[in-house]
Amino acid sequence: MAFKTGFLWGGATAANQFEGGYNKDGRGLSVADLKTGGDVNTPRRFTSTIEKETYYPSHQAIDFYDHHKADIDLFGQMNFNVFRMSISWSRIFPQGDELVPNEAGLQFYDTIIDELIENGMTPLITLSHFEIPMGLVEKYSGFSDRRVIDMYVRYAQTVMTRYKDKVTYWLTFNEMNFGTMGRGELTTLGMNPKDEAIYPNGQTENEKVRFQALHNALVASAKVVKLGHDINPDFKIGCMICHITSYPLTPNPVDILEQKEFDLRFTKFVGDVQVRGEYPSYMTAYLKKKDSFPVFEAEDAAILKAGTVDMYTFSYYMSVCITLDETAAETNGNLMGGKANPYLESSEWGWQIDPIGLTYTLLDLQDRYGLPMMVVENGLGFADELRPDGTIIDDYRIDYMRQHIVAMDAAVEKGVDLLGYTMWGPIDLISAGTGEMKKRYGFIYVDMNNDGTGSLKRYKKKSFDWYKQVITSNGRDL
Ligand code: BGP
Repeated sequence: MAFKTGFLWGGATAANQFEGGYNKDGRGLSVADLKTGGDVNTPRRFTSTIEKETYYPSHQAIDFYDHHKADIDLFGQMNFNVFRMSISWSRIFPQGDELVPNEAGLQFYDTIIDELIENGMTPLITLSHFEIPMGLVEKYSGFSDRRVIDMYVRYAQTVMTRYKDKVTYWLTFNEMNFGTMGRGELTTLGMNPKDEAIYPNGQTENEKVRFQALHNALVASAKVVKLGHDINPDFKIGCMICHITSYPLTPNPVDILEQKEFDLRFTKFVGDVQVRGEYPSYMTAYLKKKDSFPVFEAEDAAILKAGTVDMYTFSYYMSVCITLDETAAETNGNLMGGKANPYLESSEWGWQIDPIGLTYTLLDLQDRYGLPMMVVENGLGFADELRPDGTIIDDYRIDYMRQHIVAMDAAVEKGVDLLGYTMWGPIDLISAGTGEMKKRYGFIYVDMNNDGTGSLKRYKKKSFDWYKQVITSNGRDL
């Protein structure tokens, strides 16, 4: 095994999917609080006011808010040396546009960060993981209004200054590349649009507004990278891209070209801006042709250039096949990406499992950017069974992760500079895509159901001891 000494091993979470405590200690409403629950057949809805009779899973989630000490202790038992979490922006600035932060919200994160460090973990913090204070949606329509850039910068400055000696690793936005595709386009691809942080209020079909909001968020991100380096030059600040690795389904050149265009627009564009500090020519041409090129203020080009990231991080769950030929393959109804890859198997939610695709992706990204990388999400969503004796035998999860760790190792052996691996959802949490609890990723089972019933009791799954052994052996003992 080729993982370097000090390789970061841990898990990744998001505030809105596991904290709960949505109205505790002065927290304001976040856009994520207004997404309803759902399941495979019932898509989540975004509502602008809390309706009676509707279940909103973020409100309680798995109540990390009141279980954090015991949960962090469990992560420590697995020997995690890194823990990825997000800060809930509306705990710090409840409406988003205040000038003074909410001290009680900051104190919550003081406690969490101290507990992580005491348990041997370095925190990796996402500033916005599919969230923005609802006040900013109501007053400004989120990032479509340029004034929100300053509010994000004020929020980032507050937490980066407060934790400058305790936190080294930061990510500005989670998977902001979701902004490159409209709701309709994503649905056509079988994907569930997730990101209400950047363009709330259902504006995702208006491409011009969407790319303006994305541009404003890119400017905000670059400003915060520069600011973070001023606060502490040792900060390592990254982009975070949802990497849907794609292949042409057939060798037909039209499919090769179609796949290339999907890869550039969905997977490469946002990373290109965050790593290289400028819009790539393929995207400028695409946006100008569609009359959707965003308004660039005079200073924007310099801001983007001055705020390039130190590391490239991404989520990797699956690959998809792209083709223009509707008759070329069976369509798997539940498949992300429309067409089934005949060489791969799918999870119950239709995500095609492709460990070799992770080696391929790491090589592709190393070649493109040459930056240190981190896989900050990866895992298998599965409807685990809690047996009457309190055990959960999740060999399928162990298999999935083992294969992906082997794939990372193969990439490292081929020269990829990989800093760490934070698998998604080390403790079961709410699915971002479907709002379900049933789609579980964790090493720790949480007794909680899709409708919000359950004792919230935690149980160790079989994979718990397995991951501990992987970490203890630095990836050798799989
Ligand atoms: C990523 C998100 C996470 C997480 C993960 C799994 O896109 O960054 O928040 O949810 O996907 O997806 P899901 O929860 O839909 O299974």
